[in-house]
Amino acid sequence: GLSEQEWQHVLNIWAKVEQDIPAHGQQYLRRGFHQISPLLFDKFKQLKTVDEMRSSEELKNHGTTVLTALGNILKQKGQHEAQLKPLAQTHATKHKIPVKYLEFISEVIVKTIASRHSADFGDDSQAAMRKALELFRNDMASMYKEFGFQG
Ligand code: HE5
Repeated sequence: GLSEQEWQHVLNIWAKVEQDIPAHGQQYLRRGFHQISPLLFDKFKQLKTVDEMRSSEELKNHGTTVLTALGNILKQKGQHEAQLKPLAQTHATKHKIPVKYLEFISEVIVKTIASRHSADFGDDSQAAMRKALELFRNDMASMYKEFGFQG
């Protein structure tokens, strides 16, 4: 688990993210898109250029959905079973998102925050955020197995 100080790092930087969730969500998805999403997001397949992505309301809404869910999880400071369960269920049985994609997406989230808040996201904060996202992924992975998805 994370120490209280590590959680404080995580929650302090997340408070900055929350000042503009839609912009962070959009940037996170744009970064992720170039690498994995054309394979995954059937719904967004028609978006081919950065301009199209930038102007897509649907993409913006999805980024907001994902980051809002993640924020609600981080705020539980590890006691996130109730928040994780529905997410693990849909990602295991419906979207079928392998754990390695969650890992990839975690790194994209860290990079997105680093590019927007470099002054407030030093080494300690980055390390704490990586640790929190790793905890999230590990717990997702064990729930995946309960839903019969090897991930
Ligand atoms: O599952 C849902 O609710 C429990 C539906 C909305 C939702 C999706 C869909 C939410 C709340 C999240 N995702 C949250 C979330 C937090 C973590 C960091 N996601 Zn999610 N996703 C949804 C992640 C991580 C993650 C990684 C990847 C590759 N997610 C995905 C993919 C993904 C997809 C394909 C979908 C369905 C998208 C859709 O229908 O959009 C319109």
